[in-house]
Amino acid sequence: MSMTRRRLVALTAGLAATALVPRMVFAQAQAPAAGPFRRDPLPYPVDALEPHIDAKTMEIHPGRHHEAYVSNLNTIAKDNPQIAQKPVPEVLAKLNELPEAIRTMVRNNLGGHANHTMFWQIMGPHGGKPSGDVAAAIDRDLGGLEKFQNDFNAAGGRVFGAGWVFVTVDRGGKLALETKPNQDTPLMDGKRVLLGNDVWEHAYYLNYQNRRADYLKAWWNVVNWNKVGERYAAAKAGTLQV
Ligand code: MN3
Repeated sequence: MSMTRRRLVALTAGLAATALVPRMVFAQAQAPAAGPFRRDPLPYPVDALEPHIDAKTMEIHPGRHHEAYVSNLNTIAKDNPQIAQKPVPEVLAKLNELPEAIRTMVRNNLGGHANHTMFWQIMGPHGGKPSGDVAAAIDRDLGGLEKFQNDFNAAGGRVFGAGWVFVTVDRGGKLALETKPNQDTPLMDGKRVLLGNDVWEHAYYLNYQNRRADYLKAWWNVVNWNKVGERYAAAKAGTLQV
């Protein structure tokens, strides 16, 4: 290769690299796969749940894990707009009506979107204690707060691999404990979720490593019982969505 040619190649490569930089920055700054699905911003700063849930986890978990579900949904919705045209609980309760080619993807990603949307909402830095109607329902249906929390933690501990532990609520206000694998949700059975905890390792591994039991126990410090009370009232009014 002549000196001139070599210089030309280097120059061209340099130009190409320079030209690529702004485009990459632009692509990153844009929301990945824009579309009808959106992730709400956290209602508190990422470090608000410290020391129980660390700031890094609260960056990565919503920003990458939940965001990936949203982005995948927007990609699916390009050719299957019907998944965004009905309320999320309705789509999840009728997964078998979707084309088989997208059914599992919608199950995983819309389930994940619904679960995480609920999860960020029901946490907060000033947890407090259950009160009013929801406290009475916990006493009536779940044997009181202490028994309920022990049972919930035990159920969350028994989930093999990735999944969730939930409290469901029916239109009459009756509560029940339930676990689901992966990103499944009681919404898929036409039920409503009062609250739930994510026991995927990505929810706790940075701070707790394999100690899921410690995470389950500490998590109660960041449950926003005011918000849970609002969800309980909404469930009874028939307006609770995800
Ligand atoms: Mn998660």
